[in-house]
Amino acid sequence: MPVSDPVPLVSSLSDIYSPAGVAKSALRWDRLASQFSKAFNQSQPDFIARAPGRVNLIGEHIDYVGFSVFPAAIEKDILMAVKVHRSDDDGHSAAEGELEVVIKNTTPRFEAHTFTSGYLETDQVGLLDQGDQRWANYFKVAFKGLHSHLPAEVLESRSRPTRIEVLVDGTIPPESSLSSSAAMTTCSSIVILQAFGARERIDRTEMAEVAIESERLVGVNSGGMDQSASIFSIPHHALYISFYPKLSVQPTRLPTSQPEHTFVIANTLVVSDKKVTGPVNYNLRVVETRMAARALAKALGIESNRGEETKTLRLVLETFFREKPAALEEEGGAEVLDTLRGYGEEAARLRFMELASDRLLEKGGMTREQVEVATGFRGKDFDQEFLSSFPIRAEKFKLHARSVHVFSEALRVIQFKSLCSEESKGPSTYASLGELMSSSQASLRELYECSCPELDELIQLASDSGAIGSRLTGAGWGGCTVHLVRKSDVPEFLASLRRGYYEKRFPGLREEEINDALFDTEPAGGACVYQV
Ligand code: NG1
Repeated sequence: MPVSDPVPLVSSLSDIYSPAGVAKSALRWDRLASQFSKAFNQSQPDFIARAPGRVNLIGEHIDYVGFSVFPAAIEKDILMAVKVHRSDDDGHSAAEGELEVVIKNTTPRFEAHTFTSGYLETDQVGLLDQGDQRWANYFKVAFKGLHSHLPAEVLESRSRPTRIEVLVDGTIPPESSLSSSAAMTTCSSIVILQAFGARERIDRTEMAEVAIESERLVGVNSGGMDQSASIFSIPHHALYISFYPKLSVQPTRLPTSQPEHTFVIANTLVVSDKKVTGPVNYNLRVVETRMAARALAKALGIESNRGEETKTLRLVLETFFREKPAALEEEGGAEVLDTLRGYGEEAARLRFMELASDRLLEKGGMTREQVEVATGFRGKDFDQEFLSSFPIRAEKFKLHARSVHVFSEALRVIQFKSLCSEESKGPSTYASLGELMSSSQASLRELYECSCPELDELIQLASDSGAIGSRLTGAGWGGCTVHLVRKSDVPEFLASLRRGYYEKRFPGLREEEINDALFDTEPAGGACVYQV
């Protein structure tokens, strides 16, 4: 039975890119077909799968806690040109009962890799620990992740693929927080789906979930924003993505205004590799939010403090208000009631929890012993609860700061979305959107401690150059910044960042390298398959 919402099949580049994007990309798509033919014995690809990167406009480090985020796809993307050989073709059959996958990259430093797998189980597909073929892990985890979702008759079909040849071409700078890794896993899953003729059998929500699960297999305790943004984006819209109670996506148009506004992305060019720094940065933050959840639940007197109901800050909020439905009115106080009147119940609950975290959680760094007391998880229970999923390294844990960031950031997302749907869409709406972006940055820098000197410098320069709001985007510790700018100011704004940051810090950069690091962007379309 075909599903109602499959990954779309498109037949024209204008279904994917803006008119300017089509003009820029046409040459690249043509070149990819000829590069494929050179790489794979003069043959032509059967299809090209595409998955974009994303810029997160607001809602940082809260997807893995279960709160909604607000990203938009960008035109930079991963393309995979693919040829599928089936058992009835001649010449290319792998050992009986095995699939062979050959994956190459147009960037020479990513070496070609070949792997084989059984059709009914994928145990023999091992991940590589090091070397220039390690990038292929993304494809392998996508294969392993999708495999269990493929119906048995697809895996057992007489026309199943025997060999899949893939040539990858990416324009998203790696480790720059524009989601190149999620685009890679998402695009890989789509390649396998299409190669097995199953595109219409698995819907986009399941594909997003597969891509999220797959990415965790490469060792990052990732949230889910990037894969969902890559799959569901549509041109001219940002996405309000919710993860609770289940994954759902609401495309939201950014306000039209006079004067017009747009977003500019500026890369610090400081590389931030989550796989390497995870134990002290990203994965540590995930664990600190989990510790904060248990500690807050205990401090709030939630009875079921050991089960799933208080595992994340999101679940603590849900459980608390389920147990105490009148708490907002009875215990909220003026600030919470103001938020209730202005932005509704969900926003008021977030404000309530932000204030509760501020009041109840111990400020500053806490030792393991202190966290054991605060959470009630001690000894082996502590190890099992907080240290068993991904390795982390820390002497102290900051529960108060992380929790206050999470609740306040989740509230800013609701405020941002609410401004986008408001009637009046003049410059004052954009001024308010900009203020929310800037307070997000302040919180990320001071409470979440995921900024860095280069991010701070670029954001200060942007503000001095006329940005209405600026923040880091993605995980931080390097990578990109995003700025809200009046369209008419863009040329002068770009020139100012170029002079003040790139020419000073990286004097040798070539023109195309600067253009790759610094560009304005409109929300672009999502992942798809292009039938050649
Ligand atoms: P980056 O590093 O920008 O791709 C990461 C996570 C997101 C989210 C942000 C922080 C992955 C693949 N992505 O984004 O899910 O948690 O950090 O908001 O881990």
